[in-house]
Amino acid sequence: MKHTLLAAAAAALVLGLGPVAAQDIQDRVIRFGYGLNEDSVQGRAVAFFAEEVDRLSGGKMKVKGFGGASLGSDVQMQAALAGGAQEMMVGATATLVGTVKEFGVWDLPFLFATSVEADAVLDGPIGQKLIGMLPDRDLVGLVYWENGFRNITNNRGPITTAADLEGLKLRVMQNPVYLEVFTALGANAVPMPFSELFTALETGAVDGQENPSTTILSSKFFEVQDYLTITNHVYSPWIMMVSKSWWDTLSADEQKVLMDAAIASRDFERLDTRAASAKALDELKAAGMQIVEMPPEEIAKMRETAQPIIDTAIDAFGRPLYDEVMAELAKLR
Ligand code: KDG
Repeated sequence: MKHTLLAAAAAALVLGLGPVAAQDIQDRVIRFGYGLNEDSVQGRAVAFFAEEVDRLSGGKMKVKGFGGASLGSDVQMQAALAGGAQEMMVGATATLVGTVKEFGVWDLPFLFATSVEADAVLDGPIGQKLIGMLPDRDLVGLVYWENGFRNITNNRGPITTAADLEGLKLRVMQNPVYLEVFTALGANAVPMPFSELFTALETGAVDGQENPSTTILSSKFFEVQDYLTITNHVYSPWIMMVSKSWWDTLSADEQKVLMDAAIASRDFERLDTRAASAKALDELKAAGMQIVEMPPEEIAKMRETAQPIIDTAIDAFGRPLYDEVMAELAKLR
C-alpha cells in the first residue's frame, strides 16, 4: 500500500497534479432505494449520484439503485434505514411526519409559490435544522430534491371547481394533512403507498390521485387517467437519506464523497425536473389527457377550506417553526 501511494504521489508530482491526498475509502456496495421508475426524474438523479460517488471514490464505492419501490414504500424504506437493513433512499418528506413531526411544514398546501423559494428555504438554515433532527431517529439527511408542484388527475370528469372534488375517491400520500385537506374538500381521500397507485387507478379502486406532472408522465398515469387539473396545490420535496448506523461506520473521506455527490445530484435533479416539467403538459396532452387549469377563484376556495387543517397542522409541529419559514419567505417575496 505504501509503495502504491508513493508511486501515485511521484506520478502526480511529475504530471504536476500536486500531492495526491491519501483517501481512507473502502470497497463498498450501497443499496439506494426509490419509488419512481428508473426512467423518471428520481431514477435519473439516482443514476447521476451513483456515477458521482464512483468518480469521487476512485471506483471503490458502488451505488446500486433499486427503483419502482423494489426495496419497499417510502415508509418501509425509512424503517429499513433506521434498522440498518438498507444504506440509502430518497422519498417524500410528507411520509416523514410520523418520524419527525416538524417535516410536516414542507408539505403544507400553498406554502411555497415558486421553486426558487423552495430551494432557498430548504437549502437554508431552516431546511438544515430539520435535517439535524433526523439522527435522533437513526436517519441522516443529506439533501433535498424537488418532487414538484402537485396537480390532480381523475377518471370521472374535468375538475374545474373546488366543488367538483365532492365524492371523488382520491388517493393521497400517507400524511394527515393531505388526508384531511382533501376530505374537507369533499373527496373520499384514500392514503396509499405510491407503489400501489397505478394498479388502484387501473382497477378503479380509486378515481384519481395528485402528483407533479413529471410523475404523472413517467409513471404513465396517462394510460389510466383521462383528466388532469392544474392546481399546484402544494410543493412537494424529496429528501435523500442514509442509515445512521451505517453512516457512522464510514470514514470522514467516505462521508465527504457521499455529501459532495449528494449536492451535485441535487443540482442535477432540480435542473432535470424543471426541464422535464416544462415539457410534461404537452406530452400528457399528446398522450390523450384532457388538461384544464383550476381558475384562481376556485383555488381561493380550496385555500379557504384547507386553512383550518393547515392551522391544526402548524399547532402540531409548532407555530414558531412556521413563523420562521414565513419570515424567510417574506425576505424573498
Ligand atoms: O416513492 C415515491 C415517492 O418518493 C414520491 O413520489 C412520493 O409524491 C409521492 C407520492 O405521491 O407518493
